[in-house]
Amino acid sequence: MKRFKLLFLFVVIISALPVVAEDGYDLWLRYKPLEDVRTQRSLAKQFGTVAVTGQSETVNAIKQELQLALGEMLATDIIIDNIWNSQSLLIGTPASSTQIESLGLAEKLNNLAADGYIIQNVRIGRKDVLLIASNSDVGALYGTFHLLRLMQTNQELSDLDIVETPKHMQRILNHWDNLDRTVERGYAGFSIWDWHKLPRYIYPQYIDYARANASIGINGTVLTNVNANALVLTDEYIDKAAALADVFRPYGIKVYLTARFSAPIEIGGLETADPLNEEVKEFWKQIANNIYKKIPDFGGFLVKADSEGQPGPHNYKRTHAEGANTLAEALEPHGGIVMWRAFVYSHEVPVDRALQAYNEFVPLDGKFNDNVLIQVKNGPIDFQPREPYHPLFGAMPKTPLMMEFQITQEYLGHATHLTYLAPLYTENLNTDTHIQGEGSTVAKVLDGTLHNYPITAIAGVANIGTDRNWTGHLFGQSNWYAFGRLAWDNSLSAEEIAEEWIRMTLSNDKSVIEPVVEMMMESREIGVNYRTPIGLHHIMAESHHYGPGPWVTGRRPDWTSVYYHNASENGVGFDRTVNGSNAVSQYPEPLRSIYNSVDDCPEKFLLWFHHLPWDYEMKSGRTLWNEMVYKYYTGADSVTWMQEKWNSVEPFIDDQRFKHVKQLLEMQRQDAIWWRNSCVLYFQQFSKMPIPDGFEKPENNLEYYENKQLKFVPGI
Ligand code: BDP
Repeated sequence: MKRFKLLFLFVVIISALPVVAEDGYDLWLRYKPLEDVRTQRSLAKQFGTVAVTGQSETVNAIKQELQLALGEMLATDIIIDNIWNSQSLLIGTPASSTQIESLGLAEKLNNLAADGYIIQNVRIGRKDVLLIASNSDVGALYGTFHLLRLMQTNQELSDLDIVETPKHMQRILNHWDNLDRTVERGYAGFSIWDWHKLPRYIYPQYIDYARANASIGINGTVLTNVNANALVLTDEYIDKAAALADVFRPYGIKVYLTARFSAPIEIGGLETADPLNEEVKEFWKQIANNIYKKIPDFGGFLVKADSEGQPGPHNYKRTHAEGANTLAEALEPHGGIVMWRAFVYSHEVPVDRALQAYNEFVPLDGKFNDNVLIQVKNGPIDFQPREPYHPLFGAMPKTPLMMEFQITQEYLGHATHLTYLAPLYTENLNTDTHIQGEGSTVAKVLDGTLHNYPITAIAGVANIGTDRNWTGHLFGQSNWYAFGRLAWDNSLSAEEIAEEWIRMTLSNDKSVIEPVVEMMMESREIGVNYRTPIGLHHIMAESHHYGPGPWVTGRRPDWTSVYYHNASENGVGFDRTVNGSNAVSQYPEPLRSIYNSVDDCPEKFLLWFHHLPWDYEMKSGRTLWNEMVYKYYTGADSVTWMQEKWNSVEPFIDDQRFKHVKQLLEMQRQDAIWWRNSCVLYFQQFSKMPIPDGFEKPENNLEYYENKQLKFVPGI
């Protein structure tokens, strides 16, 4: 009792102290003491002793998490038993607990995926119990994280009747990490995988990585870059990957690797990688056998083939299906999958790049083995700040398609700019393709509702690195978080995810939640406005893709900017109508007609689908030129608005994280002006129209901006 009083006093003192500096390492799993002392006391009574039934590494992970989280949030010691003994919190499975079994939940649980769970207030005998139950230990772990989230975000814990089942079976991070620890398009330091020290040295970060992922339901990780190195398939590296798999397994996370298509030549000593060659088939079987000996639950391969110089089946005049199926056959006996990327285009094909993946893959629908998925980027070009959805979604009913989103901000300011990506993800997922009537959203293609896909999956290109706060920019964490939450439940809104993340990461105080939600929700549109408004795309600086580069020309055309914006005195924009590249034809009706019609096409996609004269009249009544200028200027100005929002939270947030974001926002403001001035001056050469009155004139001329070359931008 005395001890309790002392603890209580300690908590009161702690809550009265100024907010302590934080470096962001704890992500959204900070487990701060609950602010309301009465709630804290009553929950400490309720959850001070817990029953977690079952015996497995996952059950141990649940116990450790509870020990840490409840201990911190409730400021008390937590006693955990593995049998139910009248505790008020019971976590387990019907198989591991007779009490859970006796509650008659079998039907409810059997309707869920194995990793689904329920959280309910139940009565066992004469005891009120909060129950977290699943058919699997991993489901129980997910349920545990859910309960902790409710506590972290100050939610009521009475009358709970939560039933959760994931919308996608595989929820996967793609690390574009190289074996030398550089990260392609990685802006948060080096790769967290220390291949040199593996398998003998395990960093504590690996465990925290697994905890963070499990807390949002991510259950797979592709360790290596899609621009693959065959070495990772050798015994030495498989041992290293196996060590990571061992760390991740208790958290329900499977390991995947990227497979370089020419590996049979590079590490197999063969003269060919022809997928129909018997020796090549044997090679892949051998590789799979080796891997599964060491990683029995290995997830499978992710493959980038015949794309941007990567080898593939086309080298042998074989199709993508023939290539994918050879790898799939090797994995099939072990239960592995192949995720074959649709990001293919060639400058030797004289067809608009936006059309090429569809042309290549739609004829192959139904020709892939059952354990192959096609991994498709959200838009038809390449992770641009805004793209219409990829027309492959909905066009391959016989082949499971999976989404590839980018979490790392290659085209959205790297780890320097604050851009909350959930609005981009949900805009895409909620687009109605109309393929089976109204409501046929991209989300319903992916989660299998529309075509009954036997496997469903979603991937996000990770933004994680060795930086202390994992993602470089504190708000990069929100994109990792949002990806995981949407991978679990594609019906969540960007706004509710933002609020959850803010509450857990920053504060439950309204004075923080309100301005930060507003800032996050607008940030993507603001980023579009100062970079690529009205459907402009692919006008960034070459190679590092950080700043503006509308002038980029002279390389293979589909890697230049001029190919995409087509600016001349006659106008600007890519004509993808029936009179142009006819990319609109790949979209089902009524979208095809909507996108094709200059009057009906949403203005956010106007210059994606149409080439229009500078004096074209926009819905606002402005000319296209004036509208473009207006968007560039309001985009850049809005960063100042974001700064004001952030400044308002200073009293409620620790100094370290406050200053970190403040400094980055100032860089973002300057960069936004750089984008604005560069683009406005560049396009003005063609429009030959003045910058309307009221907008300050760029402080430098176009030549200045064209000559501004950044050196050593991170992210290779
Ligand atoms: C592009 C990146 C490039 C990747 C490629 C891909 O610039 O680094 O290798 O996508 O997805 O966006 O394969």
